[in-house]
Amino acid sequence: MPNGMNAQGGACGAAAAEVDVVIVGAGFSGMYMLHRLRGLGMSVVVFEAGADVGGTWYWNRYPGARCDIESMQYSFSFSDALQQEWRWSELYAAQPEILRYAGHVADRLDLRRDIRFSTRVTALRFDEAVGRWQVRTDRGATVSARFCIMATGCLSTARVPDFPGRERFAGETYHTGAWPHARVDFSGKRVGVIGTGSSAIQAIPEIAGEAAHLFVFQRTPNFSVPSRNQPMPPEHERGWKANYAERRRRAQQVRNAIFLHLNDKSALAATEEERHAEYEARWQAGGLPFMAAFNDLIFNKGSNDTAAAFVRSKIRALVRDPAVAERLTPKDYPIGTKRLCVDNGYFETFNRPNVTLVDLRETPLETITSDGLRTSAAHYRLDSIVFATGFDAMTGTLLGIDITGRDGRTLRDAWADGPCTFLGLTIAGFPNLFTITGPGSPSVISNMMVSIEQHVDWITDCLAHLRARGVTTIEPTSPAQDAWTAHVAEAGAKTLYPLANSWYTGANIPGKPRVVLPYLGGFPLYRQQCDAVAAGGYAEFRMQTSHEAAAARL
Ligand code: NA7
Repeated sequence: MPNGMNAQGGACGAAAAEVDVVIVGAGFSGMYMLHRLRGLGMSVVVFEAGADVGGTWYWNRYPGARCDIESMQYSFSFSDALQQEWRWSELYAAQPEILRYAGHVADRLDLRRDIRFSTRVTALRFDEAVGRWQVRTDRGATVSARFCIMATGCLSTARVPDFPGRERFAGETYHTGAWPHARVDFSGKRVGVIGTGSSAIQAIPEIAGEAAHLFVFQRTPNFSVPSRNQPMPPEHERGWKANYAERRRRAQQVRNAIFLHLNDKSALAATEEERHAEYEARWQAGGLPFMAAFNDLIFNKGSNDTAAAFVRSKIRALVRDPAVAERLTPKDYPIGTKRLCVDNGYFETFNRPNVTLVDLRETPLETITSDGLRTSAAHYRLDSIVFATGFDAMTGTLLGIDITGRDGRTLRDAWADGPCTFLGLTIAGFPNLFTITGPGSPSVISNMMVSIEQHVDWITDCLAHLRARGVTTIEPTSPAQDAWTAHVAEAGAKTLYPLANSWYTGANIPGKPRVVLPYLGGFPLYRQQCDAVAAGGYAEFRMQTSHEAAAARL
């Protein structure tokens, strides 16, 4: 246990507990970060708002929650023993299994003893006099740390829009991203789901199978491809386990860090028949590799149109009522620029007699009432409302913590016009603060597990470098940060992503600055740039030893 900390996370006595590093969050990134820092012999405490490890997979317990990246790849690679011993039961693991995996990793590496659960970090203040972060939690503890690492996740601040009348609803309400731990029983109930993003698309078929009637309130229809999920075929697992090192290495050479077959040609260079055959084969195989059918689907609108047209034709074939099919068909943004959904029978669910699609573009939501929801055309009586309305993604959680850096400048102020980072890992004016999969890094566009491992390894190397040289503070220079922020914007502008109103660009939150949040230059190029910075001795950073800091204060 770090010196001065008691088991409940409270500081002992009046003096603040001191550690080398505070990690905020015990999802996959916080867990691996803790493991690596123990390897450096550092004292570390992790604060976690949830009652156990798992992060995203701890909170998102809604029915049907499942990863949209294959389980064999959505797992840690840093320990061969771990990846060989763990057995996934399905091609795409469901949330409970992923959470069990997180728990297994915590047990296996004995992580829990350094994690203070049910403790939310509320404020971080950089104390320039001593070059340390003062970390405050909602349990009243204050901890002093040389370094602070934000492992706070990209989708961890659930958001319910300000629907008029929301507080009047007398029935039960849920948010997919903050689902109760006890089983929710919808049988015999009239349920409304608001939203049709990835979470809703997974939950809707499950809720429809249980509820008396399900009303789906859709603002924007979404593209979705079938997952073709199935129990893990033994030969598939064997193939992966025999070739893990090679496949993990090859995944890192792919833009989104997923091991898949990229058809390295333009959709426009193929004939109509070739295109159709390629899309059909991928539709039958299922999952996100659909977007790797050609190499320019996210860059070239003409190419993208061919993939979008294919999926539209599938929706029309799957949904019996042509009017409902039309409402479910996305028309006004390129496929893949809102996250492509991966489903288990989503479109088919609208063929059920107990499911009604309500198009909020045709008949806008006017108010939530005490017993339902009223649109401009009708009142829908509901027993329960499920808000599948998404998250304040990538920046919401960081900005939800009161973070004050050098010269009393707050992060909220520094990011008022959108996040500025160097490599999505560090922020000018906020010394010794690191963000794992922060804005400006590939994060959500990539296989998160690959990105997490890459970030954690980079931070670990950086901290080892600092220690070897007696450096006590590090922060990126403003020119380095400006250049990176411009590069992130440029990489985003080369893609079709800016054409959609999505959480990738902050467009889902009224008033949020509209910038492309993740780095869209691809994982391989990103990694190359991070490696070059490390190999160059972190020349883009200002570093100070404790002597220099003391001299500067004189
Ligand atoms: P998303 O993808 O942000 O989806 C949220 C949904 O909620 C989406 O359909 C929104 O419609 C809808 N929404 C949001 N605000 C409103 C209002 N005010 N009125 C009506 N409908 C609204 O969140 P998810 O949880 O599904 O997925 C997040 C990520 O988790 C996903 O991308 C995967 O990476 C995993 P809109 O499209 O904004 O019109």
